[in-house]
Amino acid sequence: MLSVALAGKPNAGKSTFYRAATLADVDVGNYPFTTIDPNRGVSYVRTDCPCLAREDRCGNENCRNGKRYVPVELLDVAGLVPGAHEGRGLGNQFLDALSNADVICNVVDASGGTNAEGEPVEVGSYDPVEDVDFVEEEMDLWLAGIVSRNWESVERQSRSPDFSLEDALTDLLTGIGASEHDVAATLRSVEYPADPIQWDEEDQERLARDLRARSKPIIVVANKADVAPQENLERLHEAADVVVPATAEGELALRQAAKAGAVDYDPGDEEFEITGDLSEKQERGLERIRGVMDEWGGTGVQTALDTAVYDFLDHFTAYPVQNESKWTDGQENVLPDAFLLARGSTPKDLAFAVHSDIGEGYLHAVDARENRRIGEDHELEEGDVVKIVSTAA
Ligand SMILES: Nc1nc2c(ncn2[C@@H]2O[C@H](COP(=O)(O)OP(=O)(O)O)[C@@H](O)[C@H]2O)c(=O)[nH]1
Ligand SMILES: [Mg+2]
Repeated sequence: MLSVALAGKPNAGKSTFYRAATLADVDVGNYPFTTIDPNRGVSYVRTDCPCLAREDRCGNENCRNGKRYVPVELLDVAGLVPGAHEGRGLGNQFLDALSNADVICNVVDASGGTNAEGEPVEVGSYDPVEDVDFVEEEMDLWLAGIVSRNWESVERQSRSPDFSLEDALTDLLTGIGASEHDVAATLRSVEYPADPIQWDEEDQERLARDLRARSKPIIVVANKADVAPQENLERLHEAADVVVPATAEGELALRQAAKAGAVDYDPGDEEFEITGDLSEKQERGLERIRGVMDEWGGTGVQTALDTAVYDFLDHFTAYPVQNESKWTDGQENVLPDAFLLARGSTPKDLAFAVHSDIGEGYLHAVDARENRRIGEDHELEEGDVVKIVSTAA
């Protein structure tokens, strides 16, 4: 499963975001226990279900009237503080937790109400732009430390006649989630000495920073947008590539209210409707959230996850089926599964994502929307429904 990590300094709102994003409503989800352990749970990205193109909704438990929720793993990484890569705070322990992540959401307190260490200060008195840089810097230096500590071993391996720097670095870094492709692209991006013995500290650090950017891309969640000065949000937008304003607290309140049957709200909706009895205080609280949602098109929690996975990581959703006209599996379930794949993935990649045996036995595929055979190198797209024909099926 694709893995999204929430990182950032203490008190930015990571755990609130995590609780909100893993709090599934009773009737959503194959995963009744959305929390695997206290810091690792199942959340969802939201997309349009292909069933919207047909007369009837599919009825899948992860589809709500055409809003399709696709599971991703969510990690709540405890607070980073400046100097974490040198072991400050809980330091490396938490950086290592990021090894498993495909994309990082840097949760920033956009209100400027917490200082560099995460201690509460007067709202607006701390510059949240600092937090954009420091999380990136800690991650870069953490990776640089791993490269530097292992460089001697790379040098030793280089004495072997069939030495390949790319292979040695891939071996070293797959453990933290860098792919062969990331390593190759990094080595190609700048002129590095061919012989590892000639690399200096600067080369190693440059490699680490470049690899971090490729293998652990970071988006910024400008949290506490409900109390953040407008100026802070604008400056955050200037400071990072991708910034999503959010109120994790607002999302948590809405999901709890939805679970209790007091509001009609699906994660990622731009608005909600009050449907049950609420105290005056609860109603005032929800109306305050409505104000924030009107401004940002929602609470931002679902948008942050969707942006990280679909836009920033450039993934899309594909739906394998066995029956190309009914869009069902062998048990008559309509659109039973959804897979997140990287842009450029082919029917064969989808086959491997379903099961390695299905991939090994791949024969051909049918585009079930168009009802035509598609070639092995055909690039799939968002919402494709695909029948895979395999010797293993
Ligand atoms: N105003 C406001 N406060 C929030 C929001 N999200 C979290 N908080 C508060 O910020 C504090 C720290 O939140 P927490 O999730 O524990 O932060 P963590 O240390 O990053 O996990 C708590 O008092 C939360 O209620 C938000 O969107 N708006
Ligand atoms: Mg926390």
